[in-house]
Amino acid sequence: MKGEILKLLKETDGYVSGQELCRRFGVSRTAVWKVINQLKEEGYEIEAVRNRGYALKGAGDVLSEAELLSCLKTEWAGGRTVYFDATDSTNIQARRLAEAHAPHGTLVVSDRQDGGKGRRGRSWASPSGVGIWMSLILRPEIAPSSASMLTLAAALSVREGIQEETGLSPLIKWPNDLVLNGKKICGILTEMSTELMEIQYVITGIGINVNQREFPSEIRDTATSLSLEAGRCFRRSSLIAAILKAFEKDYAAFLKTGDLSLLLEEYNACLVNRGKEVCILDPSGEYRAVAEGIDESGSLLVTLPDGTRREIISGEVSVRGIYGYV
Ligand code: BTX
Repeated sequence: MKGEILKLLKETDGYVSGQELCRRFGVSRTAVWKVINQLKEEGYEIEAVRNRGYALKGAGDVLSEAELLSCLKTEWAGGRTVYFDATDSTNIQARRLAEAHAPHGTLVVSDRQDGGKGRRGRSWASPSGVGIWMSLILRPEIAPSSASMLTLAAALSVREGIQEETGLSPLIKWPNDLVLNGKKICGILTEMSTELMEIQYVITGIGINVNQREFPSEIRDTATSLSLEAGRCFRRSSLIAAILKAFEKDYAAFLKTGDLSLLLEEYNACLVNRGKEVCILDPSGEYRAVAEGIDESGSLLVTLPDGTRREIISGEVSVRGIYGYV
């Protein structure tokens, strides 16, 4: 009921009477009053005026289950939403829920992560109050070898959601980062569980630096936030809603062909190092090549100095700029 009351307050320009709230939700005035007080405690500015009712005056950047439910405009993504003030990692929580049969589209969000994970055992800085740390449980009927493409589809959705909500246009650093002015604002970690060559579930974890003003020294030179780049703060719940809406569209495009053919052009158009020389960090040796763009399977196509073309499969190697991260 809290999420629904919040939604109604958000959609109403002016006051909603207490009586109307009681009628709609079939509860007592005291029950409504309790919910309003809870919302105030969470940080919403709600004005209560005798004989008129309640009006939402400001919402700050509250992140909670009710707030998320009041914002989501999706058909299935976030159909079940699980929120934590703090957790180890939303990918780990999502895995626990998926093992307990949580449905496709279940969303896990945490205000803070104490063990945020990057790829290959790296860590992801996830302080409270400033970022989006979320994971989506997906149950696609695709071959396990296709699951990594979901990272690329999600990168496009994050970019689109950010663009819509902030006006900023991040670029994509293949395969799983989004960058602004050459610095990382988002990382995506896709993990999966398979059985007999079939996908049980995929967890797509997304970390976005939203309102940070500073970063730990180890990543100060390579990380930035939407707020640092735009000079203002953003509401995380609205961003999450916009990203999930975009993801439903991109996910459908992916499932339609089982690959990235329908998303390829858009992805390549925002590839940060397209046409530039990059350094390929291959376990069998480092080399330089020009990044040409991805193919429909999500591999990065590069051209070596002698003209030969090579296909780089994500997960095996990293790509760096010649002079640094991008
Ligand atoms: P990655 O391995 O590509 O990037 C990890 C590297 O990025 C770290 O080694 C560090 O150098 C740098 N880094 C760490 N934290 C940040 C940050 N906040 N901003 C910018 N750079 C950073 C990228 O892995 C995938 C990250 C996914 C994170 C999400 S959050 C929700 C979900 N839960 C979870 O545990 N992980 C995912």
